[in-house]
Amino acid sequence: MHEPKLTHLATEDPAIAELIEAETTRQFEKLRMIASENYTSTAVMEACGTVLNNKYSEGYAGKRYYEGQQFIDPIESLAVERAKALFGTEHANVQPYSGSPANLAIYLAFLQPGDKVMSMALAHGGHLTHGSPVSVTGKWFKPVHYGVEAETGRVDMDKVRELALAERPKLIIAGGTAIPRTIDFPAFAAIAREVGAILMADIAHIAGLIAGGAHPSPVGFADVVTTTTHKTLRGPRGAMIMAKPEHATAVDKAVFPGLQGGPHNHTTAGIAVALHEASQPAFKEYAHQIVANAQALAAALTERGFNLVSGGTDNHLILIDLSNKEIGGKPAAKALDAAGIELNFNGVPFDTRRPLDPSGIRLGTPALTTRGLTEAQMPQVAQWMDETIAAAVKDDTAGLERIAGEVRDLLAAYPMPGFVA
Ligand code: DSN
Repeated sequence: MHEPKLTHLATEDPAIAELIEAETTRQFEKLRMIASENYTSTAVMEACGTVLNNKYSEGYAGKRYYEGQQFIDPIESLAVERAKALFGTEHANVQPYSGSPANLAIYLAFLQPGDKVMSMALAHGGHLTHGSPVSVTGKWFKPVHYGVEAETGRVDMDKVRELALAERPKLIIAGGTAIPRTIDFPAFAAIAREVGAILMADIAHIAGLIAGGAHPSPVGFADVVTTTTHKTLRGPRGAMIMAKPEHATAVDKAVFPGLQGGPHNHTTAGIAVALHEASQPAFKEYAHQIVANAQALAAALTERGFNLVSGGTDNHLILIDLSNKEIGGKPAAKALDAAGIELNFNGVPFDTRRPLDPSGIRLGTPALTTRGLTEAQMPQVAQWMDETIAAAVKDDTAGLERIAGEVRDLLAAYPMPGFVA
């Protein structure tokens, strides 16, 4: 059952209550390995589901356009102070509705339409908002992309520098959504300095690892840092921007009034709670366990003949090229979901297949680490994945059902925040 209880909802709108209960059970029974997902704490959920939903608060603490901010101001100030303390930054804005608006705010703060932006290619692990042609960031700005090397699956920073020197972008973006290796923020900062560009680090995927000391921080190197709050950071769905003090006003103005109206105060409270949780010693252990689990899983998958982009992982994320497995990424992801293992199909660098039917799958360990799984269970997870792919190739539905049952049996012993039996 969902926790907090859905007592009022069950009476007033049983249809929605039942669907939420079904989703709760699904999340309890599945091995959730979408690299960008997690289980937020019950305390965060409580903070998000309150009367804070009722309040408009355009502006910033102490300078609002609506009255009645006696309690909203301290909530937002607490979130800001906690973000600054956790990441060691001098300025934080906790109002962006999510990662895409946070990133767009950086374009608005520093660029004019038509300006050049340099970022990781989407097909090599970047993000839609880093200048993809289907995104406003690609339509209104001029993107140039770096990528990974075919032989290593890693970014060659000398080539990034050469591209920056040739293209002279106004904004350089470091980070993305399918990068299994450590990002060299000092090298990006040196390049940005050399060409006079603003450096933005998009740490959405790795924010929790950085907070927990399991990945180097871009703070002190990047001019601005954007992040969502719900991935490895384990907060509610939202985002933050951190900035060097000289960029604080430009960033704040871009978020409000540049792009957004009133902040989502309920989310701000949830972010504040998540930042408090992330400042506790247990979170450091959690962040390191995510990486230990991903590396143990990567080793077990490699042993079973899976081809990992870059040969492994330094963080929470594994990208698998299934070209040697007689199955595309999409049918593999669907079969794995039927077998109780939830992940997403994904392009791999230099993919010869289409984005909607690519060669790869992407997976990560943040959520299963929150459930309490450790390196000890990773060989079993790799075995299930291997067996699922084999079953899918043979169209063996019974095999998928058997694995889903085994996954359910294992997970029954691991508590889930937001669920009580
Ligand atoms: N949708 C997120 C992810 O899965 O990486 C990025 O926005």
